[in-house]
Amino acid sequence: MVTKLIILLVIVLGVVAAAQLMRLYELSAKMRKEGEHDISRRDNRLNAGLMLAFMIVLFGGFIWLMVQYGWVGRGEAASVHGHELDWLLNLNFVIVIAVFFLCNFLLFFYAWKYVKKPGVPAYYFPHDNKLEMVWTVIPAIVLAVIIIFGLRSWNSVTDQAPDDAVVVELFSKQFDWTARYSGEDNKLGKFDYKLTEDAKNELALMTTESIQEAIDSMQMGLKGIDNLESQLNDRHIMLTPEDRDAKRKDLGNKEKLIRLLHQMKAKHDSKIDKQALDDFIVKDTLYLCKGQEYEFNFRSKDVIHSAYFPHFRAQMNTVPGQTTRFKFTPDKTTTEMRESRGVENFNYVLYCNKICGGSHYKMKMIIVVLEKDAYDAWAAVKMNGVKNADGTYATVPAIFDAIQHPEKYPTAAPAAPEDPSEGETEEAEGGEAVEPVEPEVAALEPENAE
Ligand SMILES: [Cu+2]
Repeated sequence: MVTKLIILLVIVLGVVAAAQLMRLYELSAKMRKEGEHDISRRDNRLNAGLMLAFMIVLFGGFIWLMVQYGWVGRGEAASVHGHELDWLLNLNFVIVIAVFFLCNFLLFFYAWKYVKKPGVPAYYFPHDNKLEMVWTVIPAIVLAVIIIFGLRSWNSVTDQAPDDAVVVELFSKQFDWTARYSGEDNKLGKFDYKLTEDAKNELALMTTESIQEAIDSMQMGLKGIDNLESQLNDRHIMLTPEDRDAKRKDLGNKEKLIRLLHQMKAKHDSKIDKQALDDFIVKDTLYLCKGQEYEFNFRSKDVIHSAYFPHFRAQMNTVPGQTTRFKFTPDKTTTEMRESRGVENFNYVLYCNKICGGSHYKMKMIIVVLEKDAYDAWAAVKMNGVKNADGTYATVPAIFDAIQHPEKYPTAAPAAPEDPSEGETEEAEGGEAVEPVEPEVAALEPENAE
């Protein structure tokens, strides 16, 4: 309390002292017969010097930051187009930094050089067509170059993917990612949001069976039409008028929806079921193959998210009600990146880069890039399943587990087998007893995702 009072007193006295000093200054100016707003030559010199000093501090600070934190600050790119994108970014940086130094130098240097001198009037320079032309045309050309290069890169990553690109769907919701691989036929099965069933059919995949299930649960489920009707018609159930209205409204909506489901059922061709049935779904970890092109189809269940793959230099919004696309080819395995960065447990990560709600920060997925052999083996397991000798089901073959949890395999190098003839399927099948574990994300936090 006492300290607060003293602080308050000091502030009040400070203000009073400042006011008195101002008054003193005004009086002394009057005595010197100067106007109180006249600026002395010394003041001008001081300001000019400060301009120059500020420029030196600004440039020095900029250079220091560049040296301290690096040029781009994102580490090496891990995708084919990523290198092109970094080149483009560097080009932009070179242009922007050159302009930054030039403009600020001119601004501060001339402010210092042409400090007001007594008896020298300012030069009156109202207009110059040539100068206007130069500083309009040159930036226009530079901007056009940047935009043309940028558009070319953008088109190449959002264009139609070639047929041999593997199609993977990334489904976003508050607050996680689900990846759906297109399976053997490389075709993603159809989906319709009306078929969403949180427990059974989170991705709302459309098959003869899932449509029938949706109809059944709409008709006969716990909150289904039959139940609502019987509640509304049962004279023994007392309902408040508000409750009754709410239930009637709910019933009306469900009757509309079930009509749409029946239409969907009538139109559905059961031949396309297998497109959906061979898709396989993974959570937590997205496995990719080095040198393989991927077309990612993005969906969102609730709000706009953004799929951000910083190491692959890719980002795309995921928008409810529409599918967005992006393609890239990883060109460095996780193991190679660990070696080149010298970080033992480095992992690629997929982030959500759109503030999408309270737990947005948790919305991420580990990405593991494998050599072709290892990836094919993993995909085969996902498509066909592998049984261990003891009858347990190994969902994750030892080789992938080793990459995920190097600490469990201290001697084994976390890499694909050297000799392709050794066949991963064999290794996976004969394999060490592997617990069918879902990778623990917490243990896989990227050391340095910068
Ligand atoms: Cu999100």
